Amino acid sequence: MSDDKLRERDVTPQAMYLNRRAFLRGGLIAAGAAATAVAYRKINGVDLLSSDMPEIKDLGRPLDPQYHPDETTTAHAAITNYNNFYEFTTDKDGVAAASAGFKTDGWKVEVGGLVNKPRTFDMDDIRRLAPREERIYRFRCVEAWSMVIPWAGYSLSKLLAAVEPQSGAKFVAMETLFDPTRMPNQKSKVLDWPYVEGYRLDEAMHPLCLLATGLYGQELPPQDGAPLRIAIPWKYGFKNIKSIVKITLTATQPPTTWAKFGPSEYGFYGNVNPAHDHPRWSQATERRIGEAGRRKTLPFNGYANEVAMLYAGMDLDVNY
Ligand SMILES: Nc1nc2c(c(=O)[nH]1)N[C@H]1C(S)=C(S)[C@@H](COP(=O)(O)O)O[C@H]1N2
Ligand SMILES: [Mo]
Repeated sequence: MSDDKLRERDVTPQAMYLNRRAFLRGGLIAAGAAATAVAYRKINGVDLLSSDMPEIKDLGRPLDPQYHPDETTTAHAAITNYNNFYEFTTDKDGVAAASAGFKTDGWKVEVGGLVNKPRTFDMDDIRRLAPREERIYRFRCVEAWSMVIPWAGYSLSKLLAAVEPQSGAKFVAMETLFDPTRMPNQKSKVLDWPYVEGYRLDEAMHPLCLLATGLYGQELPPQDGAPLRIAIPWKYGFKNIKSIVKITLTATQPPTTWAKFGPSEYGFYGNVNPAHDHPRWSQATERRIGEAGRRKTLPFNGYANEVAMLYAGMDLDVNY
């Protein structure tokens, strides 16, 4: 496959969608498709096919085989230089630089809503709540590229249990920080800020749903959602909300950023589904970053045995 073909494929479809909308609204968007058509092999001068793979630091806990697919982890350089984080920029290869000075000192996460013990956590509270585990997850963006990422963190269920959800709680809503001085692209109207996501409570309580504070045995870098984000591996990347400041348990389904923007393109569930094509591209295959060619996309991103029962009896073409 020629490099040009790969380059064409690298245009960020989510950004193109937004650009088109902005044009329709008469808005001003600087980053066009050309700017986001980054070179496949080299991003920020880093060769993605190089075998740059730092050792995963021993966190002092045995690795649970359930959380370790028998797949090569994506290079650290790729995971930290090829990002979607629209609060900083819509250019995937520009997020690392645009977020480099992002300060997370004094970070607080407010957890409330339909819970018995609402509480504001600082990052020390978050770290103390449960031991940090290493989890290697496949990651599949709705734009049809994928990675294998070694996260560190613990199941979100542990945090939720600590605040004691009430029986009326059915959903979990989350919000990213809103602070345009620290997240400069929030001055643009490219998305409706703050970025919001949500899950059904049973999805959020599933042990695979990870509250991640680390990557490759280190703290999460800004571009990957410092200081804490969700890693929910059976869903598309956009469900993996970054830099969370607020978690609210609700009785009704909360609005979510991408579903608000394009309900026919991005649903509330966002489950990886090779049989349900995006209206503008196929979801049957994906490009694994660092590999040539394409792989078949797996139902629920390969986690069907673990999570398919959450959706028993649901029409996945309607609930996409
Ligand atoms: N707050 C926030 N969270 C976000 C996004 C974003 O723009 N803002 N992008 C989402 C999308 S589309 C993807 S693919 C993943 C990318 O995560 P990564 O850059 O760590 O690989 O983050 C998701 N979470
Ligand atoms: Mo994405």
